[in-house]
Amino acid sequence: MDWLTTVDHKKIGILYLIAGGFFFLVGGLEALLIRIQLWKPLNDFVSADTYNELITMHGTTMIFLAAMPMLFALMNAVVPLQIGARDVAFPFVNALGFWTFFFGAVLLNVSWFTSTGAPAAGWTAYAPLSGPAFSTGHGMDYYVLGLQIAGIGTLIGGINFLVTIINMRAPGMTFMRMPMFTWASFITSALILFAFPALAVGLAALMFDRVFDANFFDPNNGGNAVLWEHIFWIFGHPEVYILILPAFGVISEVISTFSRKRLFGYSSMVFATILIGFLGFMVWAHHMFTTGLGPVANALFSIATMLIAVPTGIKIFNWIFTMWGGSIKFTSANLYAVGFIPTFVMGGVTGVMLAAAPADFQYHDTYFVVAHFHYVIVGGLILGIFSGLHYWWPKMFGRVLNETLGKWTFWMFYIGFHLTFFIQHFLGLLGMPRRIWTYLDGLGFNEMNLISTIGAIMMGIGTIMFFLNVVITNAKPQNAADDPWEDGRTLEWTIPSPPPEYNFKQTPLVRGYDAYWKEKMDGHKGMTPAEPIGSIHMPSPSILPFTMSLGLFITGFGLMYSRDWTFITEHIGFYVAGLGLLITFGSMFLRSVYDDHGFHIEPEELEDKGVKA
Ligand code: HEM
Ligand SMILES: [Cu+2]
Repeated sequence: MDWLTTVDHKKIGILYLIAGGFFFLVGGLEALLIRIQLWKPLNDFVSADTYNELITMHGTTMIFLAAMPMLFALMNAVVPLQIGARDVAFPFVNALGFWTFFFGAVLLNVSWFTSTGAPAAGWTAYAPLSGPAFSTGHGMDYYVLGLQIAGIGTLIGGINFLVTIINMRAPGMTFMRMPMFTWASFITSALILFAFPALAVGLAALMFDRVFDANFFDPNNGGNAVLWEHIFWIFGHPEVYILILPAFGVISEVISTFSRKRLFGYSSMVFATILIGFLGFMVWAHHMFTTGLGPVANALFSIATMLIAVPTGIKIFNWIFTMWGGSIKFTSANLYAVGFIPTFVMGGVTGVMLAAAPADFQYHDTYFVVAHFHYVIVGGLILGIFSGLHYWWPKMFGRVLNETLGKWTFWMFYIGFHLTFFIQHFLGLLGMPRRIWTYLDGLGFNEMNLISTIGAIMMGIGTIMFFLNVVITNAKPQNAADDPWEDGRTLEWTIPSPPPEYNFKQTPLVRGYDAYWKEKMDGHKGMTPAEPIGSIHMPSPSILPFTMSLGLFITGFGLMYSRDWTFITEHIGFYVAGLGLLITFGSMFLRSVYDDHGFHIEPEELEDKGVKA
């Protein structure tokens, strides 16, 4: 019950981590099934239809239900601590964001258990394939409504972080003193604010096509199928930056901490991040070179895309210069961070190759593309998340993950990753198309696919090793120090692990970049408080975020089956949808009329807990 009603950012971070971790396993299982199907030519391990469901759900799950929530987990766990705040700006909205994501994710996955199966039009849901003419079952309805609900959660989560970072920084923490992870979370939240509404509009239009017989994307009735591609990629390209920027943030923190050096070129890092965020919106049509936009559009989008390599290169060099001459400690967190650099560079190089429009005509829809985006997404984002998890685990849970096992996990996962995806570049250049269910013998694809499958199994083993580590660590006593790495530079390392409910007994006074490090260098033991000890105002827990999201879930179901459910009366689906909305709006109404002032923690209670500021 405690977990259903919590509005504490640290607990919500843990909820995101559990849910995201679970869906990472689901998506990983789907990936393994795909790879087993492809390990030899003319395999019939799964049917062609199931294969389509698997690639659609794998991509959708990994992006929306695994990667995004794991990033939100880190952001929730870390950002308020790094800026010296007691919580996010809107704790209630934070909880609401989690529950809408969660119910959307569940809705999407319920499709596996229905008679018409999971969505099967690819995670990009290209029209008209995703429209009612070609996707006749309910699979795509689950995609449209599940993602819509989950997307609302992401959007309000992003807005909450924007407000938090603008408004809740401790005294003295100017923008140019903010830790890099907070900066990255800030820009990511801004991208969410601009990108997710595009997705919401696209999904709403597709919903109208599917549920209410509209014709947005149906060319036979005056609609436009390429319109979907524009809408989807205006969301979809910024989305990859939404994913990668927080990983950049993690890498900056980890590399600087374990090199015992200030991040090289901090201000150029900040401006590079902003520039990447901005350019990320200008390049969506590089996914559409082959749709026939014409040479002028292709050339412009091609150049704009290549421009992103400049700020990205700045970041890469800054990380290397940070390590240069540092006293580097290869903890598992740092292994992931250092391993990230060459991997991400390779993904970037193939990205520039793909950005050359004429070359893309050759690579398009081959395994070269699959190799490219996995280098970026897995080799970038997932390594970044693993790095961040090892780094902040003690802060989140009060226990340090086992280092030896952590290093074994890293090597297993890292080698498995390169085995899986490096070879796919060559499969692609040889002409193996993506999204195919099986291939003929004698095309020269056999050995490479086998190697790729072996690599995938290694990644699977690595993932299981990580979960083992979590279980083992959880059985140990909760004894992590405030600053377990001993070289912590930012504010989260000045408070106990895990932090008390209110984080900071006294809000700290920030005197420079790397606030805690600066105090250490000046010979101080901790931060100087910016306020006297006083009573602390905390928000009350609430079940309403849960019920609001549950209402949306019920609405989704109702809409989906509006055509089929005719028992009792016709259109009972619409009544069910109405009931769901009633629950949601009823909860909103309760929230508005019921005055909740939260509660206070008095100074005497603060003393009992023996907390250092
Ligand atoms: C064990 C690790 C993984 C393996 C073996 C794997 C394998 C695959 C394969 C074989 C495909 C199908 C390519 C095609 O035929 O089009 C695919 C697609 C995809 N994967 Fe992964 N993947 C893994 C991890 C991930 C992760 C961690 C993410 C994201 C965080 C991810 C995101 C995607 C996306 C977005 C697609 C595109 C789906 C589509 O083409 O519609 N994958 N993956
Ligand atoms: Cu793109």
